[in-house]
Amino acid sequence: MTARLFVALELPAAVRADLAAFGHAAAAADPALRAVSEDALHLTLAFLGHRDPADIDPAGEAVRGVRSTAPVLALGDALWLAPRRPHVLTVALTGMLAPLHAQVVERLVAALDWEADARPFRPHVTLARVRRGARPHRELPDPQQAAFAGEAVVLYRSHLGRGPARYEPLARVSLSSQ
Ligand code: 2AM
Repeated sequence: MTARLFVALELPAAVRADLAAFGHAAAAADPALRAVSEDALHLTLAFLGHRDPADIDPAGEAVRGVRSTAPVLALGDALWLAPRRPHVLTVALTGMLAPLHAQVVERLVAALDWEADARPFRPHVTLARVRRGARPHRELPDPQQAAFAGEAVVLYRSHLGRGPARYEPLARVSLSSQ
């Protein structure tokens, strides 16, 4: 058995509520979309994939050792990924996330036999998923602009099954205020 693991930045509840409303409105207007529930909204910093469960402890230690001030972020535009053949509706995030991302990746590389994704980091929050075989019609208002601070970094285990994935938090570190 393997564990599907990823590390994400936790978002403030008020931001999650606004983003969930946007995702649910988009899904209500387009049957091709399935909104992500409010409690599952997050910003992925590192996707570890299917790992030996023995990796959970060192990955948790790596996350608990992160030291950073909370990055100040802003919601950007709605962003379909992948752009040519979208499977998710996301909102892009802007702000000083690169140092925290680099620190998380560096700590995970040092703790595990894992290689970071070579593709550029595109910070986003997934708001809705495209149903299998469906084509979204893509016309959307832009999300409301908002600035906020990321609150914590969390190691999650993702449980896939029928219906939406369930994300189980395994280790968490709070980020200090500026
Ligand atoms: P997504 O929201 O853009 O699909 C749990 O599945 C989290 O890990 C989601 O945030 C998901 O991103 C991300 N994820 C899943 N597969 C991934 C991959 N191959 N590379 C990077 N992130 C991935």
